[in-house]
Amino acid sequence: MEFGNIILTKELPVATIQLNRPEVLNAINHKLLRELASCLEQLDGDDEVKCIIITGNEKAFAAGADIREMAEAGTIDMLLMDSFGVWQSIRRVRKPVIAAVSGFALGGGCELAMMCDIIIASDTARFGQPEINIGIMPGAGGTQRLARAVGKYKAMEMILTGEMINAEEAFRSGLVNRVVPVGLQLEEAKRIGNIIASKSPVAVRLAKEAVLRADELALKEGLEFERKNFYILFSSVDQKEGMLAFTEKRKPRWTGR
Ligand code: CO8
Repeated sequence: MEFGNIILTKELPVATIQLNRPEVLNAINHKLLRELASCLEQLDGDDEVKCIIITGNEKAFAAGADIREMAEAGTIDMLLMDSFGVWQSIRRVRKPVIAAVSGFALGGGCELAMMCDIIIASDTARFGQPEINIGIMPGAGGTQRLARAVGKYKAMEMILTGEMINAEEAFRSGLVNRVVPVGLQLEEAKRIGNIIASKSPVAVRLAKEAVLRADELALKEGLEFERKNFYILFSSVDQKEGMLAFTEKRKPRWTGR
């Protein structure tokens, strides 16, 4: 399959997927999301690939879901687009997935990193859930996975203020495995990927599955709740205003409706 929004490189036994919409800081539109999910599915079924890396470029891992694509959407448009079905297929990958993050990992970008099994950050990485600034809330697992990763209080602060944290703070908060000098994040991810690839694939698969259980037993209900609230926000005036203000490069005027 030909991909237009991602670049796949195989250096067996490790495969790397690079998100490739640099002109919009790798904002995740539906097309990119579908390509990513389909590529992951393909690699999951490729016996020669033992570990998968997802990365961006130096400036951005991904600055979130594509706001322009969502700006005009209503609740039912969002429901029918069913991005979440695609997001879920990313979570279903059985092989280990490592995120190599540099620059912005915001909104859906932070959520994508958190769907990976290990996160390697460059010292310029910045993580955040800034959805509140455009009149919505996280929708691809942010309220649940961030709270589990950094604890309720830090997650609450990040999600309610929309402020980013830097790589060092993300490391101290338990969101990333390690921080390396910028430019070395992919190399470090590959090093770890190759170590994992040297182990028994079946043991790796079952171990990953078991660790995810520890994290997710009550996650399903939390995600369903989050999704309902996310959809509801697409009926609000503030969502339209927040996204319009972003595209017009001005401050939003909230009405609270
Ligand atoms: N969507 C669309 N375009 C974007 C996005 C985005 N998320 N982020 C950046 N861009 C575009 C900008 O519009 C700009 O384009 P142009 O040059 O045409 O104006 C280009 O990328 C470069 O961006 P900036 O000029 O703004 O770069 P700065 O370095 O000044 O600022 C920031 C970088 C701080 C990252 C800034 O771009 C920003 O605030 N971006 C938006 C971040 C954000 O709000 N992310 C959350 C989006 S909502 C979300 O992720 C919800 C996920 C829910 C799950 C999905 C379900 C469908």
